[in-house]
Amino acid sequence: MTRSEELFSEAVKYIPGGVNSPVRAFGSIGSVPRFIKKGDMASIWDEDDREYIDYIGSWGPMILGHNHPAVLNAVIEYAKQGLSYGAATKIEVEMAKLVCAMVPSIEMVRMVNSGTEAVMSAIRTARGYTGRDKIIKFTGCYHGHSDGLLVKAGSGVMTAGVPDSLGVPKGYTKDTLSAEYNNLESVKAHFERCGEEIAAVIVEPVAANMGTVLPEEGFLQGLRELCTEYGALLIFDEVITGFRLQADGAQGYFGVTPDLTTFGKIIGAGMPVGAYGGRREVMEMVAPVGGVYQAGTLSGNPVAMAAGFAQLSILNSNPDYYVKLNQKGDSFFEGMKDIIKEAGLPWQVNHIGSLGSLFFTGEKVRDYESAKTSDTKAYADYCNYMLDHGIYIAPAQFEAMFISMAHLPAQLEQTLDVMRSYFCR
Ligand code: KE4
Repeated sequence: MTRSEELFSEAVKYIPGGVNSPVRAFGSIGSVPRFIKKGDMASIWDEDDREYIDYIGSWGPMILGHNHPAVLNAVIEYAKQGLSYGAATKIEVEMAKLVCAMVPSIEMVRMVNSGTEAVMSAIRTARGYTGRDKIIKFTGCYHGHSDGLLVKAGSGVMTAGVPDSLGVPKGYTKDTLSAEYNNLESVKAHFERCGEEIAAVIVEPVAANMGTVLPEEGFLQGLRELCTEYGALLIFDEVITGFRLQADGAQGYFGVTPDLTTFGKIIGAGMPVGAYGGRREVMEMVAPVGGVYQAGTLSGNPVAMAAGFAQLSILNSNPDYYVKLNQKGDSFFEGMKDIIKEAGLPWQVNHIGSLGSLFFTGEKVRDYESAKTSDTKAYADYCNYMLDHGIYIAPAQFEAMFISMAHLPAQLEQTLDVMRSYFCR
């Protein structure tokens, strides 16, 4: 028995599924999760001392790689002063100013502890600001696990959402409308039917929770125009794309300005941080200034702020970092495409900068329906092979690969060689 197997058999007795987040259980690839004990740069080690090249990076936060000295030293320095006060601190002001400097659409920002909390709070703020109840989300986009967002579109896109999880009362999702990604008509239909009731449209500007799906030409701009026309707020959920595609995220990359933006992952550098921010007149709805209540014991925790501030400061210090990271990503994912072509396979590779996904389908993946044509069993076989050959990728087809600044050319080459050995065997 490996140490991971021993630990997993212990874990399942005390933690649901043995994990603190479902995807970590490796359920969809039918194998035992690797229990990770250490990370450094682009590598992680499991409890059996096996090394992997890491393409999850804690699902996005580790854009500088694991254990970056500037982040680690900041955490140690702040932890030595004290872990938490539940009081205002200087580092929170510095962090808020840095986020506002990096993302022009953000005039004010509130820190929370996760992407889920950021999205939940942004939606409450949009509802408070507009006085409206309904929201539109897109099938296949994931915005954390707050009740109103755990929605499966009913048949067709005109049905009010039905809960996608046990324990969510229908009343919590009746105001959540579903539309189809890259399909502006499906959004227009909602606005034409009940536009004056719609508080916000929330979208992943690059979807990365049905695998990576890029917005087609005009999609994001079309959402912007519809929201402006009907007085609804446009919320970009940049929990994954924020500070990844470039300093000002997908909104900068695509040149579309949302009213509110949510962040997570990179903003905390591996510590639990989420944030939501946007136009001052909207954010001043938030308590204690306005009537939208939101609070949190560890919001803006100084040690977490120090970690995030150190990471964002590095990312903000030199735009060349993103140029190099995105070039690295482009050449890696194009290398993947070449291998698939060499092997005469029809699989699809969607990618943008350091984010991408391989879909086991011959269909172009542009929305949830087309993503769902992927062969998840074929993905499971591929994923297990990669894990057995020291490459740590998402244990689920509908996730993304994340490349960091720490991934060395030799490691990317080695990864492509392992892929080639799988697909061209
Ligand atoms: P968290 O509550 O997990 O910090 O963030 C929720 C969230 C919100 N918005 C987007 C676009 C997200 O991708 C996420 C969380 N992403 C998943 C990975 N697909 C987190 C990994 C997990 O659930 O364990």
